[in-house]
Amino acid sequence: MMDIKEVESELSKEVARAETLTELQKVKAKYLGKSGIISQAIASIKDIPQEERREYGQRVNRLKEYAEELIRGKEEEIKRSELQRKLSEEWFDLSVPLEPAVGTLHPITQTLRRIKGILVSMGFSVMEGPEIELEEYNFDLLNIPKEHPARDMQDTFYVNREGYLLRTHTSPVQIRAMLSQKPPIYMVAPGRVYRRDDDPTHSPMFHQVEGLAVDEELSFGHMKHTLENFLREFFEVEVPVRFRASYFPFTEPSAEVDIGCVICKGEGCRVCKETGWLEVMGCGMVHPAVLENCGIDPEVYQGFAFGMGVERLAMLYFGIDNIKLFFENDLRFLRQFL
Ligand code: 2NL
Repeated sequence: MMDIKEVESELSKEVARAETLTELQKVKAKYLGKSGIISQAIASIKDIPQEERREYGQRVNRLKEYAEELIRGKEEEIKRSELQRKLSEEWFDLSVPLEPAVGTLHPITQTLRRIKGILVSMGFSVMEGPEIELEEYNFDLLNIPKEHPARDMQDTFYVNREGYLLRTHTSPVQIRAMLSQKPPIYMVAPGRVYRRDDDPTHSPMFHQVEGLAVDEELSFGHMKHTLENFLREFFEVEVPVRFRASYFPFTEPSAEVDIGCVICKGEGCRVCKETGWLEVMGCGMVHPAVLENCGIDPEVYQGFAFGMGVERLAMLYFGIDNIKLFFENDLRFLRQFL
């Protein structure tokens, strides 16, 4: 038989002495563990002579309950004082600046501002419009046929309201300008556009700047002069420019504009796919049907229009090979554009 009074006072002393959870854990194992003192006493109850067994058994069980309660209480006490110690010893100085206090403009914002600055200096004014557009302005009035693949759900984000979509280009802003103003019109439309496209050179949202000039006696020559000068100012070098025949439903004739590769200077490299040329924008003379759709008489007025991708121009200007870097907001990337 175990001296219960003795065990109880030993246990109490040892629990009181424990200062950490590890120390308390050892005491717990010593008394309540599988082969602990109290567990052994419980196992031996069956060997006690019958006349003493009942009373002894009750006392051992009360001791077990007392031990469990005592240890649980001590455990809480230790946890509470550990927390108090942490709260008083560990602290953050919230006034320490973590990053340079002065931010920088995002490279896309820098590029957009430079593009607008050059075009404004040439006499274009800046107009903006909604990103949720009428399908009519984004496609129909631009002479884009009903069955054109660009209208497909695969390529365009439609919103859950009949006749509306996320604009796929900023051309609808120019449509709005032509519907609401009389020529002469010289305007550019910068902003976000949306297409269902996602790979290293395409993002579902990107920025575009489109330009439009509508006036009497405007020719392809005026457009060529405007874009050649724009590109030389943008790339800050006397870069070669060429116009390559192309097709858009909203312009006729249409052209793709290439510049001599700014990476290899026309020698041929990975960026220009060994051609020595980089495609930087599209342009053309506004299709007479588009002018007519907007209430402008094509017998009196001509127009030229152009469109460029801001991310594409920024990638070429800064020498960046993955469009996703613009949207991750990694400070290690952004800090390089002071
Ligand atoms: C490109 C090609 C282009 C236009 C955009 C335009 C707008 C109106 C009428 C006629 Cl309202 N044209 N915009 C014209 C030719 C090309 O953009 O590659 N953009 C990134």
